[in-house]
This record gives sequence, structure tokens and C-alpha cells, in this order.
Amino acid sequence: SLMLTAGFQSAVIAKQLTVGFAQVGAESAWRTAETDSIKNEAAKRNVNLKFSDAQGKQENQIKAVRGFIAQGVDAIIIAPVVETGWEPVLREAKRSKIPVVLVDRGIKVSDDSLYATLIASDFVSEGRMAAEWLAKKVNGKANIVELQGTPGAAPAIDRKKGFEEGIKEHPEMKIIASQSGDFRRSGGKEVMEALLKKYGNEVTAVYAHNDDMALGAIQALEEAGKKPGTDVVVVSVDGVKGAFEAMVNSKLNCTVECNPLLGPLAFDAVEKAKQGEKLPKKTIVPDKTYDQSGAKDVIASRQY
Ligand code: GYE
Repeated sequence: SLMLTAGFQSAVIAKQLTVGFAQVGAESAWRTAETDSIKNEAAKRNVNLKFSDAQGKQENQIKAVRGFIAQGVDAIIIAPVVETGWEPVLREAKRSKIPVVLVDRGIKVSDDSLYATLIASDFVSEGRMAAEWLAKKVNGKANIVELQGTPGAAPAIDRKKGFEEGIKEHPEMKIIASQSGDFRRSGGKEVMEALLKKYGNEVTAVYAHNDDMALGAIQALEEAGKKPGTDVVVVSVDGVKGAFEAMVNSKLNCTVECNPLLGPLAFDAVEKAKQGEKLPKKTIVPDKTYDQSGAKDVIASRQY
């Protein structure tokens, strides 16, 4: 019976997956919600999760991935900081037969067999949705400050592109200034302060690539004696709790939800990849626009 017990234990141990997760950092509420989702799902499935926070730097992420490969993990999940520069390290993972699941941000590689799958929102469409909502609100006329996300990051590139496409058919909607606030609340506040000094009352709308920057901009607007949400229309992306609070308080006008709760989908993909199943190259997580009219009714049920 001793032998049986030992055999049973080793079977259980052999089944546990070790997965490395190379996370961007903790720049936004969206990001920490995603981290929690991945960690909770790992715990639920009894996955041994190795977590790395790259503090916003791709070089740290690449180092972390190399570390995971050296440890011989079963799979690697990456939320890539930027789109480019991934080929060498992904080739190393492939050579070691370690499947890579990309979550939330896409990459540019010449060979898409370098990763198993990408699970993310359609950021171009998010940008377009924000533009369309704003166009209606301002009757096709606005001087817009754009607060960009991290330079080189897929959501920054694509949310800019989608928004520009969305305002194109409205010749009186103009982006008068566009700068990066690095997806951070402090970044949004600082950039907005500087741009308000430069453009003052000319600014009639703010489009932020995420809620955290919008919340920072709202603070800057208030400190400059303006009423965000009324004097200046503010739209953003993510749909975090703070954004819903700001909509209930009439300071934020609209947010396009981008779902960060990717843990279940990510580990489904890891398990399928480990079983040798072929995965779709991309799974698009659907998004939805929320504005002040509906915010009160749904705020209590928001999960992040
Ligand atoms: O919108 C932003 C974050 O990659 C989709 O990164 C994500 C973005 C998210 O820091 O808040």
C-alpha cells in the first residue's frame, strides 16, 4: 500500500502545470485586475504560477521569459509591453517546445507559429467606438486632446488608429494635441496640466487611451477651474470601477469597456496547447460602450 500511495502522489504531482506569467507591470487598475484574474485562475486550477512584473520594461520581460525557459516551465503567458522585438526569445521558447499564450496585447512577428494564440480585445474598434460616441455628443465639432498609452504598445497604436478613423468623417473634429501619459493616472494628469497651460479654453474634449489617464486628466481639469464632463467632454477606454464612479459623478462622459478578466480564457488555452490542440491565432474579447446614462445601474455589479 505504501507503493500505491507513492504512485498516486507522483501521478498527482506530475499533473500539476507550472506556468510562467510575464506581466507588464502595475500601471493601471485594468492591469492589476488582469493580474488578479490570472493569479486567481491559476490557484483555482492548482497551477504553479511563476509571476514576473516587468515594471513596464520589455527588457525585463524578455529576461523573465528566458528565466521561465531555463526553469523548464510547461507554458508561458505573456502580456507584451510593446509589439516589436519578440522574435529571438519566442524562438528560444519554441525550440524548448514551451507553448506561449499571449494575453491582452498583440505583437508583430514574421512567423506566427512563434506563439500558440492571442486573447485580446480589438483596440482599433475600441478607438472607433470612442470616436463615434464623442461625435454624437459634440455634434461633430470638437478640439480634442488625445492622451496616448505607452509608446509602441498595441493598445496605444490601435486605439489611436481607430479613433482617427472614427473622426475622419467629421471635419470639425480635430486632435489639437496628442501625447503619451504611459497609461498612468499621474501621466494623464501631468500631460493634461501642460496642455491646458498651452491651449486653455481651446480644449473641448479629451480622449484618453485608458481610464487611469482620463481620471488624471479630470483632476488636472478641476485644478484648472474647469468642470470635466460638462465644460470638457471626457471619453476613455477600459471600464474600471473608478471610471464608473466618475461617470456617476458626471465627470467622465463615456468609457469603452475592455475586459481584463482573461484568466479563465488564458488557462483554457494553456491546457489545450499542452494537449496538442490547435488554437485559433486570435480570440477577440468583445467590448461595450458605457456612458453616464447607464452607469448608476451597473456600477454595483462591476467586477473590476
Ligand atoms: O487598456 C490599459 C493598460 O493592454 C489592454 O494596458 C491593455 C491596456 C489597458 O495599462 O489600462
